[in-house]
Amino acid sequence: QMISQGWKYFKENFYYFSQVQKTWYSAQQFCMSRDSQLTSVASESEQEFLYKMAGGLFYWIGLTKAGSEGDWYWVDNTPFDKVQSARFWIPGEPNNHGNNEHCANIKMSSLQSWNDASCDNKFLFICKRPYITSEP
Ligand code: 2F8
Ligand code: CA
Repeated sequence: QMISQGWKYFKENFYYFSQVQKTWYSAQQFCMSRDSQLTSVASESEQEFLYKMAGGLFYWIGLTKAGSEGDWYWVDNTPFDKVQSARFWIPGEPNNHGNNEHCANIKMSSLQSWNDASCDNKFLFICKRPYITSEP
């Protein structure tokens, strides 16, 4: 049984809030090395859990674009619901500032917390892995 020190449980998943800053890609590599991925956000309750835990610090999440002109997608393969997710962006975001913002982070302690930023920026990050129980 895997030890989960440093991981926070919420609704069938464990979340890791990093204490070091990495680029988006390095953060995802770190998560994968821990059998996890940068977190998806699939519900309002999950969004609420994450922004409250983030406490106003900036954290990468697992949302990125398929190429610089592509659609947003979740790196853990959760389908991205553009309509349901619209309420989670900071008003005015995503704005693709400088034409170079292809990764998303949680930036505000608010339901409307996401910003798109350059993937090369270093931020804290949140990994997510399913809590799996084996059959008896
Ligand atoms: O005003 C919103 C704008 O603020 C910054 O750019 C000046 C952000 N840049 C980073 O976080 C790297 C933009 O993403 C954001 O849209
Ligand atoms: Ca932006």
